[in-house]
Amino acid sequence: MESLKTITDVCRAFGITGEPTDYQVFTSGHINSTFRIAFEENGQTQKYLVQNVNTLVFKDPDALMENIVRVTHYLRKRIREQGGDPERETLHFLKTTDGKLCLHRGERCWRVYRFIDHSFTYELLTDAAPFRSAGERFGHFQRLLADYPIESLYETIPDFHHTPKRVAALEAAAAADVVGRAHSVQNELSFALERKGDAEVALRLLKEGKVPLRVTHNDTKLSNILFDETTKQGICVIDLDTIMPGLSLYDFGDAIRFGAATAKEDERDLSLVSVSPELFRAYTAGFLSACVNALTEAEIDHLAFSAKLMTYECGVRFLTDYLCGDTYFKIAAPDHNLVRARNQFKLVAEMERMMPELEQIVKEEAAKALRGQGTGDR
Ligand code: GN1
Ligand code: MG
Repeated sequence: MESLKTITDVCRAFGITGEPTDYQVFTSGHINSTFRIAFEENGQTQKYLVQNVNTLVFKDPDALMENIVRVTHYLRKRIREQGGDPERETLHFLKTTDGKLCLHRGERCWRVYRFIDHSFTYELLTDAAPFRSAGERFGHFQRLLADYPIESLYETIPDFHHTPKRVAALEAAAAADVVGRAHSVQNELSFALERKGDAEVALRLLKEGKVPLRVTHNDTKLSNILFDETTKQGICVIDLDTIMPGLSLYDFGDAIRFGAATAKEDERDLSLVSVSPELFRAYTAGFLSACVNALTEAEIDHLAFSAKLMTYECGVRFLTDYLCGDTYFKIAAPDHNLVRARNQFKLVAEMERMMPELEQIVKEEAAKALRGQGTGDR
């Protein structure tokens, strides 16, 4: 935990004045460290989020911030044109007093943005309504960025969702076995390698021209959507670090992986881990209502599969990190990454079992969304 003094000093470098109050740490992200701090001045309170960017993961934070600031400017303009509220529907980053987007202090890199008041996030859902709203938000986000100049985006993590390379990295980690854990994960390794063929599917569709390269978010977990405290509707897509050229399948699949699961990503009791068809339907309906007419037939046909693909890829990444000695994801216990990997593989097995049902849901909801085009469509 960073001291209040460190965080206050960072804020001062971003030109923030007033008296610091109400300081707290956010613990949900696996990569960056996030702190919320409020400042009071002349009876007014303004809250900020201060983030320490993980530079082992994001090698060029200045280029990353350039991406984010350009994209958020663009979004703000589009949201305003559509009569939305840019202050609540996209993030607003501050510049340092000398005009920079990041503050470099020794090895560390900091950024600051305004906290959107009266908002909250979900980690696990039981109710379908908010997930439908999350689907609408991510679908809307995809549409807002449909004409964004893709070639101008810096690739913040090369090959981020290149699933075959993720599997190759797992095989390399198992062979190197630097921390001597490979013998204890033979079942998980077999599970992953038996599904190697699935890893190729999305990239093959891209190569064949059946699915296009788009501007995608690439980390669409439920906790990366802010909800409004009053309306309980999704308002703002956050965690913009991995906005890069990608596939719509990555964004749909990752959202389902996390949000349609019946247990948290690190639930140890695997009997609790499955997919909720109700939640799956809710997200699919929301997402398709916002962007069905922008998707190709192959994209729609592979939505259910993409959920399995992204869950598989995430499990492969957790297992790889376990074998590498936990150098990438933050952990709260020595076996945390193994627990996460087992959890994701259980979810994959559940999705395989339920695939016909999930595919049927996509068909039904795509037909409904197509019928509703021009009415429910924004
Ligand atoms: C990481 O930073 P966070 O917690 O939103 C990871 C995602 C994984 C996710 C698993 C840059 O996301 O790719 O899907 O953990 N982000 C990065 O929960 O690797
Ligand atoms: Mg993230």
